[in-house]
Amino acid sequence: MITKAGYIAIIGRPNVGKSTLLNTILNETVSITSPKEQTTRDKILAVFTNETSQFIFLDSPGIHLSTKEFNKFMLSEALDAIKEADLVLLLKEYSKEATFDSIENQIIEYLDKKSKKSILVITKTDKATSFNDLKNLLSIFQKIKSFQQIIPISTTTRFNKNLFYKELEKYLPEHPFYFPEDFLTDKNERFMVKEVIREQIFLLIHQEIPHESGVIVEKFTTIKEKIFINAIIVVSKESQKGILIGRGGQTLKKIGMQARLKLESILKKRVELNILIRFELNWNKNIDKMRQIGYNQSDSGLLEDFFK
Ligand SMILES: Nc1nc2c(ncn2[C@@H]2O[C@H](COP(=O)(O)OP(=O)(O)O)[C@@H](O)[C@H]2O)c(=O)[nH]1
Ligand SMILES: [Mg+2]
Repeated sequence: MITKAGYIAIIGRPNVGKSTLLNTILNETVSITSPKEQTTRDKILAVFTNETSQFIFLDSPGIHLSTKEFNKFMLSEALDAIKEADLVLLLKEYSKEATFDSIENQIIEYLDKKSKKSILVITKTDKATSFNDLKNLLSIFQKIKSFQQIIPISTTTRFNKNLFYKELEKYLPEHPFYFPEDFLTDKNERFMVKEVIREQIFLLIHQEIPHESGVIVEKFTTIKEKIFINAIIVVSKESQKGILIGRGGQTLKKIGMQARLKLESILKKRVELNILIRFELNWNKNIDKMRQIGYNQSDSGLLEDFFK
């Protein structure tokens, strides 16, 4: 039997719905989501296999230009996903104006330069007020030669997963499966713990704290069908500690409870979760400290290549 298999990078500006799309088409939570920008920090690999094809998705942090160390790390994760991809999905949120901003244009140029096959996915089309508005937008984008195809989607209304996979399948190369048929993600359970706690911080806390916190999972042990977890939230300013703990410990308690419930549903076991908070001055501006907290920039010259 001839099979198809390939890597599909999901890229786009922060908050366009990359992680939501991935979770929706997999029917599983593999990537956390929130209404705030830059929730996703690492490149996440997740796989869907049907009878004939294997789709290997690479979710990535949002692309945007900045010289801050941490944002450089996130752009390099996105470029890394593009480098590995057989097909790139460039996601763009629906808006009436059919224009790309400078980072999107740079990415499109980069895709052309690397001769990558790409699809423009217009997300959140439930926000369009009329079908005509959407049609107009699509007809303008259709003139751009860089894309193989344009697909409008909304994950909140009538999203047709099978149709979506059928379209992607056209662009996958003939290749044996790379992963076992039941393989879901390259990230382990400890990674999910860290991400689910971060997700609650993004959902419950305002201002800069979510962007300046990291999570370390110190203990993850299963004893008799129950998982015992100790985690540390690392913040970069002293004052952030008090805000995370909240009056009478209420905020931290809520983070812990909601994270535990979500983890129990993902891990399908009972969970005991203990969270401590640690202050580590400006950890997110220091490459060594970032590494200690698990953000390891692969220094493959990708950033230099992109900005050339
Ligand atoms: N209205 C609407 N909102 C969506 C849709 N898809 C995602 N969102 C929301 O957009 C926000 C950002 O989503 P996320 O997947 O985290 O974006 P990412 O940063 O690109 O990974 C979240 O609040 C999602 O619930 C959609 O199809 N329609
Ligand atoms: Mg994301």
